[in-house]
Amino acid sequence: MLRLVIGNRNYSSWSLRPWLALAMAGAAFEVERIALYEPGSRERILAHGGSGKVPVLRDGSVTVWESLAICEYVAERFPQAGLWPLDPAVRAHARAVATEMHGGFAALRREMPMNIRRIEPGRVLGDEATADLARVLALWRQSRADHAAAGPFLFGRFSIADAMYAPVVLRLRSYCPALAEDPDARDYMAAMLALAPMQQWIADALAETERIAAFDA
Ligand SMILES: N[C@@H](CCC(=O)N[C@@H](CS)C(=O)NCC(=O)O)C(=O)O
Repeated sequence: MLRLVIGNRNYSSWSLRPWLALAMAGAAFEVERIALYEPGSRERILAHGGSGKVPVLRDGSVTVWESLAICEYVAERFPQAGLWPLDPAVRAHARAVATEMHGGFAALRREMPMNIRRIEPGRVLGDEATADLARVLALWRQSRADHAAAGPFLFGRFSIADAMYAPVVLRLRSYCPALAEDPDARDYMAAMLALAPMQQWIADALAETERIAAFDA
């Protein structure tokens, strides 16, 4: 049985991405949740191999770490789920969009940490985070416009690109309800938030009790 090691659902944005890919693939998998930044957390994570960070995927003798690498593994393990677009040119574009998220948007992630239980409308962002947000919204708008006929997600059908941006959807849900002025972003967020696995993740996050001060500021 596949086993995904994750952190706190309320805070661990990197954990959400491969969890959502697995859930959307319809995979049977177990979750091992390790509450982060507690005595022994790091040792427990390191016992699974990898870099000492979550998420980590265990599949028999195979260990995969790094959220995007895990998503790639899931896409290959469950090809029938179609987690990448079939067309090579569209797939390349989706990979570029997913990789831009994996390696970028540091200011946005710093100033809008994922914290599902927090609803704080109208957070004021600095210049870099504002630029990051504008870039994300432009990426969403263009991708969805190009593939609208195939569905409401970034490349029509749900793909790993959506899994990679799922935490941004939750960040905007927390801090930017004023997105009403951006109907495209609002529609995309609504499609993502309506997914049963997203609802499940949010409900499980809200049931958690740990508080991590650095992310609650
Ligand atoms: N680049 C990594 C980032 C993983 C990461 O930073 N995970 C955080 C939780 S969201 C973590 O494990 N923090 C605990 C620590 O650094 O000790 C990925 O994509 O998986």
